[in-house]
Amino acid sequence: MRVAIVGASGAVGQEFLRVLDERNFPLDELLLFGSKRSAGTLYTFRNKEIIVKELQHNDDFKDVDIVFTSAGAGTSKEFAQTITKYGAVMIDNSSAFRMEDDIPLVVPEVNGADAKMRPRGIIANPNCTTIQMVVALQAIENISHIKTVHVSTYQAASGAGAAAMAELKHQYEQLINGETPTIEKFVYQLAYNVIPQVDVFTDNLYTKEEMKMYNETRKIMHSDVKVSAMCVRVPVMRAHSESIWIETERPVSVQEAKEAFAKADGVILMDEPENKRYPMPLDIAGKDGVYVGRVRSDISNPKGLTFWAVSDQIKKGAALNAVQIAEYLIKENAL
Ligand code: 2RA
Repeated sequence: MRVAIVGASGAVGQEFLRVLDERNFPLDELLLFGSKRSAGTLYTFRNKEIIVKELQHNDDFKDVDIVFTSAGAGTSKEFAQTITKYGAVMIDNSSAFRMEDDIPLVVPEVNGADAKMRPRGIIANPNCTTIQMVVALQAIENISHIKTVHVSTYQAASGAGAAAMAELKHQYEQLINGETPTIEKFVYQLAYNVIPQVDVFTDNLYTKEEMKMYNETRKIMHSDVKVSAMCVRVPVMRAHSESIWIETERPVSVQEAKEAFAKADGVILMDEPENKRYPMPLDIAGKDGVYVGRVRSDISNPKGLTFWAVSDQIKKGAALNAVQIAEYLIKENAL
């Protein structure tokens, strides 16, 4: 099995290296690709040094089986044909193809089988905020159809990339030293602040990030669910949190919901209010699952349920989900 990572030097690219190793992914050779700037960089994988090659339109992907791409939508669009033309499966972390009809958008715990139908050889990895939400939603959808979702996100700096994480840290250092903080990757100063804007605004006044949560959730869950999202950037390093309110077809009790979460694939129930135990991004960073807590009935709606979900944005929200898609294809003999 030959595997490649495109965008190897980015936050998600680096996470791919860790996740592939951690999960003992069955590969014989790993190839790394990046921009002209990162070409030549050396990374160690399983005690072997690998040099990053510049991504170019050539035959580098000829004998490659799986290519994980995380180098932005522009790069994915430009190189999709080069990557897939000899049969490699491209698992793409960018937003380039997510809503295209002939490209499956996959979260293995929810719709793994969709990955088998990929006429263009491309499988899209959803946006991080959607991934963690649908893993949790599917647990409830299994017992009663979800009609509406209201969600407010608390998104870590990691969602904006490695440079944004460095910027957040630097802003705190600058403020402590009495300096004016540098603002390049965020719309405003993020240190000591929250920013109610992730990505740009669309015509309906929701941001692109918020509309991704609407559209991607419906596609992944094959559902008519209506999702109204408010996406907020918070000064957290690398795990996203979400407050989620749902309305189901029939009332679902807290007990039933907790049982559903406890047995759902990919969900870890962490809900002991009596012990002040619930998931928080500081504790969940670096972990694999979607952690759910604060489960309760919505006092404003007899068919409403509300809960809190936290997951590592770079892991389950990006690299891990993509690797799990590949693992699913290997298990199903569907590469
Ligand atoms: C963010 N969801 O947090 C985006 C990254 N895909 O900015």
